[in-house]
Amino acid sequence: METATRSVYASAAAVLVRNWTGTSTVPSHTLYPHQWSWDSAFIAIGLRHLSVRRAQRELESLLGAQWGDGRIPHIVFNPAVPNEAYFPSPDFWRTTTAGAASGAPAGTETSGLVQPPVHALAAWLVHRADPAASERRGFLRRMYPRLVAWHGYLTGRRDLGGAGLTANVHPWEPGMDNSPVWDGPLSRIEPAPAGSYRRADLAHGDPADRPTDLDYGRYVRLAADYRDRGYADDAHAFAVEDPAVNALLVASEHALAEIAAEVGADPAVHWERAARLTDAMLDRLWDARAGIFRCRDVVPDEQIDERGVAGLMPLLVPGLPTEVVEGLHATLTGPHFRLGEVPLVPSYDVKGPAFDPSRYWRGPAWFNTAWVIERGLRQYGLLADADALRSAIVAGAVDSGFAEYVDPFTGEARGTRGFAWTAALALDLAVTA
Ligand code: 9WN
Repeated sequence: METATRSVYASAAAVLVRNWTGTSTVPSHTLYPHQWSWDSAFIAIGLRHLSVRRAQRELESLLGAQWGDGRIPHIVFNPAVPNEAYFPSPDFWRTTTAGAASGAPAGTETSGLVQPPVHALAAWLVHRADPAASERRGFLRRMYPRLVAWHGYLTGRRDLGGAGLTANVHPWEPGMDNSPVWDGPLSRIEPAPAGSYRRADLAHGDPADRPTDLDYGRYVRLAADYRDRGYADDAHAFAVEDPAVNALLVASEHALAEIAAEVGADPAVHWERAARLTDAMLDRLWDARAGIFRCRDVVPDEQIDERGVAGLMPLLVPGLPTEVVEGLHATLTGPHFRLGEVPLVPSYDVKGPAFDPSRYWRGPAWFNTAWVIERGLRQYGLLADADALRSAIVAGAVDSGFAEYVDPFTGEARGTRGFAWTAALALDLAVTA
């Protein structure tokens, strides 16, 4: 290992060691002191370079909290952490009782929402890091049926638009909570009364960077209504088909095909599902004129006229038509996202009406979205941009103290520091360079 790589490795590893709890990794001990679903998948991708065993445990502990209906919860709560440390806490979700009819585990408190399906991709990459050790522990054999059930939930009960794509029922689900893309569908939701809950995030984050109270009230209302319906997937007031979530599902379905072949199952069902999902994405979400995938609001059944970074993440999908790849590349490097001129990739159109360089998911740049786009650029042979983005991710992560996100123009650190997926993904790109 070169000296520069060794130094990235050491500083990123220190974050991952500090955030490790014994069975999983917290995104941040202060702001997010439990286990988060897509965080754990990204974290496992980095952890595999440090300890394959830990990377396996990261995924195993998350999938250990899977529900009977196949959903992987977006948060698995650590019972040792006091309720006041994070809101909404277990006494809000009450999944062990309210979620029983949907198969929530009886002995573990979780949330009732989901997050993007990065898990099969992560499991495959963890396996590839040391196939012999993976084989010895029967890692893929244990993961496979759970991952199949997870994708079955997403493409079954969560096919709310009826066209084969998975839909999300809360802004917390696509993982880009406060994106302006949700402003339209959210405006239909009556916020929960201000005094009916107490936000914990403002104790650790600058209120100017975090979601407003009005948006937060709407998040609480949607989550409480879902809980009060026993987490049944009917009558959702908010339902959106997100391009990043569906792209990650396609990439994970491809990974599941590889896993199936490895464990002696039939890979064809996964290749076929990946192909169907890709066609449905092109049909329902692609906007050829704008050169970006749009999110679709399932309730009025129309595309949302906003450009978010999620719309560029389908670069990760294999086998896209050439004109789609060219359109995405032009948008990424054009005036709306300015790849190459600004560090990383802004979370939202820098020319968009709701652009804000500081506020959560309304402009700042995150490291996981850049990691996905880097992989997509590389897959399509756009190597100069992929290499430059890779260097920017690694340097930006180290220089910002492994920040949760950064200013889209200056790269200045924002949010919490020592953020686990920032460290994991920088580590991954540094060592696989
Ligand atoms: C709600 C943990 C999570 C990430 C999300 C990010 C943020 C939570 C919050 O933190 O969401 O799930 O309280 O804002 O938006 O992507 O998984 O790091």
